[in-house]
Amino acid sequence: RPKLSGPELLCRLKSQVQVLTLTPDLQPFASLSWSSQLPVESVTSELGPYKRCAVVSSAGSLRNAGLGKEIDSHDAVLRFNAAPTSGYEKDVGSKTTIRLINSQVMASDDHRFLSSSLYSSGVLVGWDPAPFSANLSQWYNKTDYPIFAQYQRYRRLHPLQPFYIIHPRFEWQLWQQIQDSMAEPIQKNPPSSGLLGTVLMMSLCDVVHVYEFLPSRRKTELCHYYQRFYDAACTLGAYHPLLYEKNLVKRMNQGTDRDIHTHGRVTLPGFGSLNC
Ligand code: NCC
Repeated sequence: RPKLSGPELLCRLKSQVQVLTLTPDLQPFASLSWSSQLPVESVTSELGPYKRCAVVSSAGSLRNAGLGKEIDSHDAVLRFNAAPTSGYEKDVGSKTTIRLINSQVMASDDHRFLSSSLYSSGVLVGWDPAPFSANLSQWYNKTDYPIFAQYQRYRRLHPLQPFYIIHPRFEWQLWQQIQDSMAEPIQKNPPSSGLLGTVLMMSLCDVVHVYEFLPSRRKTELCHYYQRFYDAACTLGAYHPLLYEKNLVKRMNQGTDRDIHTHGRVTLPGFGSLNC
């Protein structure tokens, strides 16, 4: 299979992946009493457009990166899961516009999702690894973590905070693009929050800078900048096809290799600014 160029990959992503979140009109939700808690429109029709956006991976290589001011200079900043800013402002900044959280964070006790102030500002976007079929009823009856009970509780406690749930079709359409751009079969698990968030921002922004998704010269086995836990799998992947995701992003990068080396920074165009 001939290797696709960066511009070709970008156009494929734009045309083949629809960034979509759950709305109350979709079955089985339409028949459920709590469906009115879901946002009426999908995330891309309610948020943005933003000019310059930053996606901040949670990688250990952000430690001592000193990227805080640069990250905060963006119009919108996306962060992941339990990644804090408090105490790490110099390295990762303090602005959080959107927080993308996986179902483990939403529903496992140790994250105190309902009560921690980490989650109560900005826009929340949740996701759960759904079956490959992306069938909503199948998924609803067998989510990885009990996110829907948790979603309802959270909405009652924070009724004014926008909170979207990713449509599983988005996860698997993106997975398919990773697979189609690789010669060998990749594991059949959804992409990491990192790539989901990057593509979400490409649909909301004119230009997207992704920090330390492709590791800089600060590359380390430290898993997260905010925890003393070492595991190379955090950067290289195990469950998620993370290495393939990074290969894809590397090929789409419009910035320089020097930007990656010094700032861990990748530059991607928003879908709206592509001429496909
Ligand atoms: O670690 P995690 O990811 O929260 O990181 C967010 C995204 O940053 C990128 N990353 C992170 C660390 C690193 N050294 N290099 C990186 O490139 C990845 O793109 C990653 O997606 C997830 O994707 O949701 C994930 O969540 C954690 C965990 O559930 C949460 O942090 C909550 O504690 C998963 N870890 C485990 O299940 C143990 C991780 O596999 C994926």
